[in-house]
Amino acid sequence: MPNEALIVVDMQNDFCDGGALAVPGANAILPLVNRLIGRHDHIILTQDWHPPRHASFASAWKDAAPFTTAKFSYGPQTLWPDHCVQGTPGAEFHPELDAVRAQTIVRKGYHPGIDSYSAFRENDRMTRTGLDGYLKARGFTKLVFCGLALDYCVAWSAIDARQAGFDVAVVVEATAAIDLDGSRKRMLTDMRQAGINLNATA
Ligand code: VGL
Ligand code: ZN
Repeated sequence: MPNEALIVVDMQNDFCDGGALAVPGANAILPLVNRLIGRHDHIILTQDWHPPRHASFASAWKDAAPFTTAKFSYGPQTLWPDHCVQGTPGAEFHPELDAVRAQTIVRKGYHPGIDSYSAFRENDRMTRTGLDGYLKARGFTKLVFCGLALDYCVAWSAIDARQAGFDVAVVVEATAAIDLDGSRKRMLTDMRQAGINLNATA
């Protein structure tokens, strides 16, 4: 479909088995993600891309543990283990990801003091990545999402895509979730309420 693009979210070593912020079940979705890539003509990859000592890293704070919450200027923000540091092997795409035909790579999370789950708008909800304008300039009206993590970067990206007016589907079987404090269930509900199709298959 000429008006449909596949967005593969954060299929990076640090989110896969053995990585710094490994998402349970991440490696098992690789064949499904690759199958989706094979079935699409327009493929966009997102890449979590943090500078060292990024503010979302618990290690950047005094006495803070990963998976707790800190108060940022823009509101509460979960603190994570150091992950996807620019230029490190953990930030690279998983070697089994079929990335050759990807047309665009959107990096996010590079502002030192702002995290970015969404590939459209950072967590301050103000700073825009430009992806919206890029997709619209290319004439896409339908977006299909897969990748990591379902309840963070996939969900926030998909909800922002709906808000930007795209027809959106998330291929849930080609995602895996972090599931922190019930986040998987909560974000599935939020996505359904936003009008996102969660029934698509790989
Ligand atoms: C992600 C937490 C921190 C994600 C990225 O890709 O879902 N989650 N950075
Ligand atoms: Zn991150």
